[in-house]
This record gives sequence, structure tokens and C-alpha cells, in this order.
Amino acid sequence: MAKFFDIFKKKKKENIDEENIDEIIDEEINEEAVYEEIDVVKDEIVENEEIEKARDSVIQEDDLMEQEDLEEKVDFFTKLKQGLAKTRKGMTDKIDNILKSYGKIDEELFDELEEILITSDVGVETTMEIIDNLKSKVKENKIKDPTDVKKYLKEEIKCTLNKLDVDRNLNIEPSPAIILVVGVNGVGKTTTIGKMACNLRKDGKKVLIAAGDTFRAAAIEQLEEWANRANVDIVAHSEGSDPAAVIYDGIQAAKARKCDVLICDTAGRLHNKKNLMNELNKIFRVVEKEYPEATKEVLLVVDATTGQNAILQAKVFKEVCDITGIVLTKLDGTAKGGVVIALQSELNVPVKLVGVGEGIDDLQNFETESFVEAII
Ligand SMILES: Nc1nc2c(ncn2[C@@H]2O[C@H](COP(=O)(O)OP(=O)(O)OP(=O)(O)O)[C@@H](O)[C@H]2O)c(=O)[nH]1
Ligand SMILES: [Mg+2]
Repeated sequence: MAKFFDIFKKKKKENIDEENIDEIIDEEINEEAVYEEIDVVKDEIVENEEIEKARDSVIQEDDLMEQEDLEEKVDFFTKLKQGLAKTRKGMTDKIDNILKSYGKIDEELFDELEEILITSDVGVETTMEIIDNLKSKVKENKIKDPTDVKKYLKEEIKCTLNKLDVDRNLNIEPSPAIILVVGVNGVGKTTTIGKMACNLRKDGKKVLIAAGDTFRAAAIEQLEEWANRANVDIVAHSEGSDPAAVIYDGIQAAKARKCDVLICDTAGRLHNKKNLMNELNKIFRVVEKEYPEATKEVLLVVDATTGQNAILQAKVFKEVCDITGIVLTKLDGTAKGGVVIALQSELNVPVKLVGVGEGIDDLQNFETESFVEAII
């Protein structure tokens, strides 16, 4: 650019020496135009440089976000795998050993696989179905090597889990939404609410918790602690007060504070089905009357370490209320993670979240693909 200016300056001097006024005038007019053009070019260069700089920073930001997404995904999968370590040991290692120990594929091999699935809490009916389909696939594809059976077994399990063609995302759109968390005592309701509140807040949602378990004082304090950890607000009454009244107040507060999601804890220790039904019905009536515009999610929390009992509980709750999703907690504490498969195939309710530890980050969305890859 400097060279360009020098040529102009030189040319101007030469013209004055020749004392050709017209030419000088013409030249000056041209010169002015050229200077103007140069200014435009300079502006364009600056503009282009700025655009390039902005583009570079966007690209860098995108790269960073992609990198973060990838890291989060890797982290998510590692955590899931760690959480499912016991199940992997109980299921995968056994399956691998059986497949390696057989020279050919026969009826006995299928019997052994069947036993491993049943003892991992996949459930008798579901296991039979998986093994029958596996037999047909092995025959169809003329599989001869027992170690090749694993790939087909994985596919069959994925197929069983995917049979339920539903959205596994929490039912919280459009806002406002209300999530009722139900389940028997000790399964992990309060812990799940804390973890879920934290995840939703991180997703940019304004979250409020209602302490609907008024059965014991400690339950309210425990939930308050989780609300603090998750950095969200909580509405609570004192011990022994009416749970439906707490939910009522929670709804009014959620409306006044323009919350996106209201998460309600409930008491689990109701001794019989009639009691449970009465208590939950009262809460549901309050929700219907006071918050008809809210998107509803009814999450049943079950404890994976209780195995077949978790399925029984789910069946009872399904009769009492409209469960829209299941949270399976304590998957990290059991070798029988196969219960996920039984739950879905026997109840036709999607497992939406899984608990893989006691920490605030230990609640994950359930994804068929990563789950099956983590256990088998
Ligand atoms: N390892 C493990 N522990 C969990 C998980 N979820 C909950 N827990 C533990 O299970 C215990 C019971 O959890 P709570 O959240 O109090 O269960 P709850 O259903 O609210 O129980 P009640 O209020 O008594 O009905 C606590 O010690 C939790 O730390 C999980 O995913 N993994
Ligand atoms: Mg609780």
C-alpha cells in the first residue's frame, strides 16, 4: 500500500514541473478519485479483516463447542460404563466365557445364554423372546462360530428395547411443566429430584421443587439440601401437613415466579394400594384443577438393586396412576442391570433416566445404544 502512495506523490511532482495546469487539474481530480477509491479499498480491507477475524473466532468457538460436546459424550459414556461395571461383570463376562468355551453352536449354548439373562433380571418372558429370535437369526445367517453370536445377541437386546417407539425425553415442553415423582420409600426419589433439578437448571430452565413428602421432617430437610446443591428454589410445609396442600402452594408459586418446571416429591411409605391411590389421586386432582395448562410428566422411580421387585412395584403404580416414564436408580450397585430390559418390555413404559451413583451428576438420560454397548 505504501508503494502505491509513493507513485502518486512522484507523479504529482512531475506534473507541477511541467506546469501544465490543465493536466494537473485533471490529474488532481483523478488523484482525488483514486484516493477515494483507495479509502474504499482500505475500508474494505479492514472490513474483510474484521469479517475474517470474526469468522475465525466463530470457527474456534464451534471447534471448542464440538470438542466440549465430544468430551461430554466421552465422559457420559465412561460414567455410564463405570456405573454399569457390576452388570458388565455379571452379564458380559459370563456371556464371553460361555461363548469362548463352546466349539459349536448348539441347544445347550442357548440354554446357558438364557440362564445368564434370567439371572441378570431380564425377566423370563423377555429372555425367552430374545433367545428365540436369536436362534432364528443365527440359523438365518448361517453362523457357525459361537463368538459371532454376541453381535446378534446385542442386536436382539437393542431390538427389544427399541420396540417401545416413544420419546424418551422428559415431557416438559411446552412450559410450564409439572413433574410428579412417585415410588416406594428408599428407591431414590429425593436424590433423583435433586439431580434432575440441577440438570434442568443447567439446561436453562427455571426450576422449583415442592416438598410433597411430608411424612417425616428429615425428608423435607433432605430435599432442601438437594435444592441448595442444585441451586433452585423449594416450597415446603412442616412435617405432617397435607401433601396436596404443598403441591397446591408449589403450583401457585410456580405460576407467580414464572417457572418452567415444578418438580414434586411425594411420600413413598403408603402401606397399601388403596392408601396410595387415595393420596396420589388427591394430588392429581389438585394438579388438574390448579394447573391444567401445564405439561405433565409422572415419573416412577424404581431401584435396580431390587430386581424383580422393581417390576412388581411398577405394575402396582401403573394401575394406580398414569406413569409416563420410569427412572431406574442404583444401576451402579447391581450386577442385574438387565432389569431395564424387563421393565420396558413388560410394562410398555419408557425408562427415561438412569441413576448411576449418589452424586449430583449421576443421573443420565437412558439411551438404548449406549446402554447396550456399556453392558455387553
Ligand atoms: N448408588 C446409588 N445410590 C443412590 C442412587 N440414587 C439414590 N441413591 C441412594 O439411595 C438412598 C435413598 O435415596 P432417597 O433419595 O432418599 O430415596 P427416597 O425414595 O426419596 O426415599 P424416601 O424419602 O424414604 O421415600 C440414598 O442413600 C441415596 O444416596 C443411585 O443412582 N446410585
Ligand atoms: Mg424422599
